[in-house]
Amino acid sequence: MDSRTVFVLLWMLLLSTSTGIKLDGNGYVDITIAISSNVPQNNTLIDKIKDMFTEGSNYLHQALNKKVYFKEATILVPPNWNGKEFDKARTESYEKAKIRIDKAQSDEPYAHQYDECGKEAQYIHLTPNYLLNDSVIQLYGPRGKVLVHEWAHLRWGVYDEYSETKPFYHANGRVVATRCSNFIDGLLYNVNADGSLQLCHIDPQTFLPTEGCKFFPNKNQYTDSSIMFMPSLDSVSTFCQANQHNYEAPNLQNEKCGNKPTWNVIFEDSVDKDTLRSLNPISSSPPAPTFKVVQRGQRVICLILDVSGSMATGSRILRQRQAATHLLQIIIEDQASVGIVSFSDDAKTLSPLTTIDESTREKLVNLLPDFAGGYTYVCKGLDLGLQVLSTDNEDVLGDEIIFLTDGMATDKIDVCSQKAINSGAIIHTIAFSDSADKLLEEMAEQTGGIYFSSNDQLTSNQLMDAFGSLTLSTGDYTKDPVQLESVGEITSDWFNGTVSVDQTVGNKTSFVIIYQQSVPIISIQSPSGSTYSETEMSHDIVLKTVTLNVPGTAEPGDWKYSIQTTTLQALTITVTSHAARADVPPIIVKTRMNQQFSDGTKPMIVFAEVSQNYRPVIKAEVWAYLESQSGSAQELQLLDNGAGADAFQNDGIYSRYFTKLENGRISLKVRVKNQDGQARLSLPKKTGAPYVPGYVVNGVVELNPPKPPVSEETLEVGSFTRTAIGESFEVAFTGTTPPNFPPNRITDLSAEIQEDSVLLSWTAPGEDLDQGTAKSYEIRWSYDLQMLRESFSNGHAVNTAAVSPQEAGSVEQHSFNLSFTIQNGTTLFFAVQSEDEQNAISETSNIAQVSKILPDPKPPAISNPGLNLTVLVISLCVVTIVICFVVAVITWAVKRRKRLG
Ligand SMILES: [Ca+2]
Ligand SMILES: [Ca+2]
Ligand SMILES: [Ca+2]
Repeated sequence: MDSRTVFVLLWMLLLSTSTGIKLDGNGYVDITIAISSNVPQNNTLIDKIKDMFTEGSNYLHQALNKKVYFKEATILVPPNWNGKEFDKARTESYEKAKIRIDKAQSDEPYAHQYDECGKEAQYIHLTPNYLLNDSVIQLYGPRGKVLVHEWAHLRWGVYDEYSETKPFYHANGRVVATRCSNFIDGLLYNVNADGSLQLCHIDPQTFLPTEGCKFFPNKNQYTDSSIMFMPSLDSVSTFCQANQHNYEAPNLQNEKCGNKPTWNVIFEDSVDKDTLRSLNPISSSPPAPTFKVVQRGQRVICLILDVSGSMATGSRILRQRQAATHLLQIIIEDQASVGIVSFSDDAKTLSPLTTIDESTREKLVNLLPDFAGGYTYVCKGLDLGLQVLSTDNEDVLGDEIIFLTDGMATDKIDVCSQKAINSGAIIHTIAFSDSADKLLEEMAEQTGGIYFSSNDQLTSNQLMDAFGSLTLSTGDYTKDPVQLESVGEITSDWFNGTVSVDQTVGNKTSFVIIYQQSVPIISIQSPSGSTYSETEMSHDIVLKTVTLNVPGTAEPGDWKYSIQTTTLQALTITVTSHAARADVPPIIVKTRMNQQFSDGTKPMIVFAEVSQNYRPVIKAEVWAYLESQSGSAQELQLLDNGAGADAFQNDGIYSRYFTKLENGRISLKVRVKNQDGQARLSLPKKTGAPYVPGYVVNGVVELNPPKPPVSEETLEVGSFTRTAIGESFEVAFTGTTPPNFPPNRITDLSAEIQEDSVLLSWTAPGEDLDQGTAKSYEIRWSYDLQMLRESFSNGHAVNTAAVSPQEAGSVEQHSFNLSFTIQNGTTLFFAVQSEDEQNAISETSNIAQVSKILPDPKPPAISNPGLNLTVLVISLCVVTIVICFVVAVITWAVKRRKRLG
């Protein structure tokens, strides 16, 4: 095993528990709950968070066979709150926190979840009002229990068992409420505008209850599952296990997790699967969680820059200066403190900690190193950097290091790197070239820092992007820089482009042009036609940088830049802006891979999220650029189509599989634009505890207050451009060759019965996951969902000889004759597998179910006869046939009898 492989294995081990949250014995520790700086000070909020976790810990303990509970959590309060009782934050930050408290359009609690089943979600979002206003308990259930519901999304990647879009379905001719378990009992009603109840009606087209019909659960139930359906019910205390799971319910859990019970996903697929299986339960009540309340101050940063001999290669030392200048002049906020250290044979303090303002920015820029030579004594640099950071207050807790190196350490770094990791400082690292030390990933990962890699390609602008992304948000995005453009070209002619400034940005807008050899002719035109020429720009001949700082708020609209060069050279442009208004958060883009490390055996997914104030921006054009250290680049259009790698359509998360893997460090950048005006602000897709409209108590419905209305309008956002980079990642194949991937699992198969044939629709997968064209499809059906799920090959085959797959992403719609008469009231289940040229077979698709129901010319109402009846029956005799439909919402009585038997 070579050292690289050892490193890779250690790294993977490290990353298997890398979200910060860990299990220490039976207790979860290192949970960070961050309050956004948009939230006005209210110390009651801190108490409410503690109450929620304390209550939640007991629910969590019950929910998983007494195996786990919440042990330790840290609450990060915003820098603008006053209080002597807050401790100093170490590496906690808003953007790395897994539980975020911020205002939003609606007070509904949710988990931001868009990865595959069993994968951790991004974060849990709770609003201050959700925590402070006790009326929400009635609507969603006790906060501790709701927290466990959201925790299951966040930590174990399970999905909701209710469905707002498909609240009812047919099972063998009956109408059934979507729920888990099926033993949950209740009644159906429409609620009129005046609050009175009305019987539900059947839609003559779908034969399902019309929109507005709601399921009201009984207040008292005789089942303990499930938390992912309705945590508000008193009897509900655990997750659906195989014997209670409702396999047929058209909910996200079944759709995303292959109809697997939540319990099984937690124990078989989640990040905690191995620990959970081996942990012994603790039978007594768990100890109450302990809390720390911490706060960050102004940023205190030390740049630790490599000036070893290898930095003299090409123009590395110049490029380090250009990028660090960008950081000092544009990215770092006023009042932050910055020191500069360089290292090679020795380390030097180039600047002590200096408070940033208009005059000191320039001073610091002039102190950046411009000469490279000697060895790479990393420890000398790290140690001196830590010393510089402690000069202000004798510690480095919560301070930040920005560490750049392009080579292997000359010295033994195990001891000093561990010291740096344990210091309490956040360490951001930039690997400039593939030979940069392997330690960099680990230092960033372990300290809540960001890790970037950059190659020597002049046009990729990677180093500028890396330094431009070294922000530390407090949750108030109106304070953070927003990158509008970053692009480069090698040309001996024109380098032109358009940057769209939208209404949400415009303040402190800068255009930074870097040239390789000789200064080009630059002209920048505002949307209304005013032209800025070089006389209005500042030109630094040594740094080969021309900057235009647009005065005031840049005019919204299309800004056009025209750059002309007569010598063949590389040119780049970086456009940065800030929010136009203090009360309107800008459109922001975040991008990430589904894993920071790949050995090539599992596909990687690129995600980009485009949002404004937690609302998704949909229908934008999003491209990802994945560039290796050798400079080979791949371009992928990311899609928000709900197929392949993309979990949900139109949720503002754009996704794609990354299949053409290559060994080494890879950087990730996305470019987003909306220049044809299609993009809209939409409503967030919520995965979270459901709002409960009311309960049935002694046969009578007791209504809850209505759900607070949320504006449903989708707003046009106008033209905009954004670029963003994600943390760099690493690929190291275990084998010698890159793997072959099968076509992706089809996740959107749907079926419709037309006479005696069935119309199946799905999005085409590709030869490799969601790229290229697959070779063939195999479609099977059954009357029995479980049979099809467990043994696809035993299903009845559908003749697919006439179907040849279309290119990935295309809509496949095919009608198949099943060559027998489908009886009325029959439910059929369908699934698809696809195969590639190398005979690799995809996972089985989601299972589509369809019932044959003949339309009724006179749609009846659904009555709730005898409110105490648990079986709700009405007969709907269809004139043309002799069959009557039984609308049985609840089969609890029958099933319970069965269960007791
Ligand atoms: Ca300090
Ligand atoms: Ca999506
Ligand atoms: Ca393939």
